[in-house]
Amino acid sequence: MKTILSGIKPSGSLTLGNYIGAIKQFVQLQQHMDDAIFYLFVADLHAITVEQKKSDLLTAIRQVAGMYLAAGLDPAKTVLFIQSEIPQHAELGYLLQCNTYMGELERMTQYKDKNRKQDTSLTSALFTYPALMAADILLYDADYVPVGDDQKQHLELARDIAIRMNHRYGDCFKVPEPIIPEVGARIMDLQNPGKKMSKSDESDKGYVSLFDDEATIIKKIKSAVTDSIGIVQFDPVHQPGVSNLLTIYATLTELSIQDICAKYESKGYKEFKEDLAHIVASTLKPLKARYDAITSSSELDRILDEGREIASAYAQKKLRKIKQKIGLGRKK
Ligand code: ATP
Ligand code: LTN
Repeated sequence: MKTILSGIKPSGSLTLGNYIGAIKQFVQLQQHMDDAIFYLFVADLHAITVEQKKSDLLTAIRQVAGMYLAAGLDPAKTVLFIQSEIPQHAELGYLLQCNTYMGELERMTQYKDKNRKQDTSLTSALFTYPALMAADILLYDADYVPVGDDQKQHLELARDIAIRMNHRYGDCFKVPEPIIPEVGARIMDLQNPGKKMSKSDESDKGYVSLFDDEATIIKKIKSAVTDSIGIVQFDPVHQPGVSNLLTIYATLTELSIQDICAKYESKGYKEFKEDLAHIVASTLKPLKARYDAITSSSELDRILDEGREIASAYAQKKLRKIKQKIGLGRKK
């Protein structure tokens, strides 16, 4: 049986980028892989690498957990849990930090981007965060890790750490493989298609939140930045805005980008955007309805309790084995 693992940070309101790049992918994988167990978690320890308001954090944790289920993940095949409820993540994270070089962490583009802005609130945990992410993955012997494009480099580091520790201490970890979607791995900001759509953005105009109401969704899509070329075609270099909208359209309808371009060949951006706005709104409406039903029942807590028990048993055993391999404690 294969183990598929992924996590989402509760660091704001989930976006259409999270849905297309990650959540939708998890559901599709689950439908296509009969013989697989999914470890999916709320990466709350990662969220606090930047300051979070307590009440917002608690809400966001529940939102991520609820959205996994609302999107259609089958609780019978999923171990759903909250990262901070399994202390072995942080402990293994430390052991992996001891096997990760400063130079490797300094090369991470996500860190470099944040550091370039000369942000004085950058924490040391933000710097070491890829080692914690590696621990999240290696702790459960994951075979596959479905993620968006922005996490590719972190995954390569997780693989390097696993290989290094296997070499140093003998067989410790399975070396995980990333799964990155061919279309939709990087949904861009609606106002600035040069950067990825991000839930921790100061302005909410560039992203569609999975919790936005219909009118807001329509307004945001209609006011997405395009260009003056006026032709609906896929050209991320010269038409990044339109190409991004085409990607969203294709992933939500399962139509090919080519077919969508043909459909709007002699039409302008207005009709294309209006249609897309309705496609997004009608995708999110039932999602939100299922989310409301799940979070207003005691079902979510029951599933999270069950997930914590299963994840905890696996994580305890795995960490004990790694500590023995390294030579910590008294037991051989
Ligand atoms: P932030 O925007 O606050 O930095 P994030 O959304 O990038 O956070 P997570 O919530 O942990 O970070 O991301 C969860 C998953 O969603 C990851 O697999 C990530 O690659 C994917 N993802 C995030 N943003 C996008 C995007 N714009 N397009 C495609 N996938 C995305
Ligand atoms: N770092 C990821 C979230 C994340 C994750 C993980 C994804 C934390 N741990 C383990 C996959 C596997 C992010 O910021 N998007």
